[in-house]
Amino acid sequence: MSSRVKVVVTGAAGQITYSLIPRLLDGKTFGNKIVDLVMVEIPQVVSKLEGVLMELEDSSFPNMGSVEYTDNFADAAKDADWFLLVGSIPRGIVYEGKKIEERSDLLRINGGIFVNQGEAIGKYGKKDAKILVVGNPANTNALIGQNASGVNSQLWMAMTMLDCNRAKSVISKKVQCSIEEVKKMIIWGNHSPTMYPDIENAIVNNSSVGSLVNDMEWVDKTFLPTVQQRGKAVIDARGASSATSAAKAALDTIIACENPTGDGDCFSAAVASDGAYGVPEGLICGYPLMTMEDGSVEIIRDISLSNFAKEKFDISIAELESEREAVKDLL
Ligand code: NAX
Repeated sequence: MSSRVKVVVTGAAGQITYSLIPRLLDGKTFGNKIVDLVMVEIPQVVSKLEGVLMELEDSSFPNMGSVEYTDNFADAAKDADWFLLVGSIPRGIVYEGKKIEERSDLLRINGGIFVNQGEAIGKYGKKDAKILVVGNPANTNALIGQNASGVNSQLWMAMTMLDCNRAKSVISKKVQCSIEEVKKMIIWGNHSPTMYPDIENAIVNNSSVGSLVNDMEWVDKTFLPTVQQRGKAVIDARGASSATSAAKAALDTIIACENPTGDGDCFSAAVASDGAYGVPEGLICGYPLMTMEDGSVEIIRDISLSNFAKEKFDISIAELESEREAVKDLL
């Protein structure tokens, strides 16, 4: 195994990355590998990364290798092992004279970014590179990027780990257990309010959380909306979207991919469907995943879904299909 890992991070002057980048270098996320980092920003703000670089140098991180910054994504992509695609235009900002409120506008604007980045990753990234899309709408951005890359051996993922961590937090309070005791927390579908956090298949001490809670009304009326709407709740309270928790979730996803998954557990991310669980092929869909001993990531295929779960999951699949339809000219 290589003792160095090259990581490219976009949106490197943003909120999430301010929390994320330092922790890539602290020896925990990539174990004892030396991390060569390239930070990418748009030309208007790329100079701010000089300040980020200074702070990284001043932090004396044990695993910091070379650190560079650029506004040229294709240059950054050369031989990279990991791509953390956080950069995107957020909802609510004024872009080309128009306030971006609608998901359809977000899809169109950010979709264009992911065509270029996908092409560069396919051309210059390592053939076994892993790509984690955080920038929203994450699933469809990943769909566009993967399609543009044209390299099947690279693993494209959209982040649903934050939703998973949020669900674990609610469950640990409800059943009075530690976060570590909550296993198999699966987020099915889209990273959007239609996601389905699967409490019935989640496990605490070998028991289904659904049966421990034994209150489907609480699941439907409290648990699901709390997890599905948590991003909005954070924005309403903080006046800014989730940053520290999003960074932690990205780190958790990397750790989950870098280490074999423990028995009786799985991790959550959205990957391309090959038809698993009846999801139309190609959609980037939240699934239960497992990292194998050889480092490959597989969809776990033997999970049973109740009728209640299937009904909710179908809503999210339909949304993913409509997003794919909205960006079909980019595919
Ligand atoms: P910020 O606006 O603080 O930072 C985004 C940064 O991306 C900006 O500095 C911007 O200049 C940069 N950027 C834009 N286009 C770029 C490009 N083509 N190349 C490189 N950099 C580019 O947003 P932040 O709060 O950090 O959120 C980033 C993204 O994460 C947003 O799309 C947000 O919606 C999304 N989120 C995704 C989550 C998830 O679970 N998947 C949760 C948190 C967050 O909402």
